[in-house]
Amino acid sequence: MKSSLIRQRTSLQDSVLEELNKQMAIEAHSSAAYLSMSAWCHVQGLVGCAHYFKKQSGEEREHQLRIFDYVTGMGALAVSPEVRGVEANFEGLRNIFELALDMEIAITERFNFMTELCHKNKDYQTAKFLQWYLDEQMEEEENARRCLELFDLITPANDGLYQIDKAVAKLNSAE
Ligand code: OFO
Repeated sequence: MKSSLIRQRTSLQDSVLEELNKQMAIEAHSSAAYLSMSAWCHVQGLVGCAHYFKKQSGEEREHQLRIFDYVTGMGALAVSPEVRGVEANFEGLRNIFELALDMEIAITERFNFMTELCHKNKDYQTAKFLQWYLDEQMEEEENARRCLELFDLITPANDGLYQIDKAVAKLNSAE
């Protein structure tokens, strides 16, 4: 295939495109990781948390597709990622909440890095596109932190776990 068919004339620079494609893979991995957390919660009978993580999984997929649409709209080649290394077994619910928060913090750092890269390359258009993600990450981190707080505030034994499950389900139910 001729390169002109792969990449049209575009203002998107290679270094920025590379990071956008990398981010699509990270969002796809997050989506798969959340789905795996949802499955684990389901078999533990934690249906509220299972619902919460399934919804998070869907949102991560949307985040991936938003980048896909931006890259293709800019005339560049979006790379459909391969997803590997998704954990299926977890130590417990608190461990899942910790992993989810760490994942969101790492993603926020990625968007900070990419925004800085865009500024260095004077790609203000992509920097503006990334602003939506930075706003979104504030909310995502807040919810992930709240899950951990709820776990630590409510005694997780017996009825406590049931209360945590109900409270977590409400966190993203209005979105
Ligand atoms: Fe898409 O990473 Fe969080 O929300």
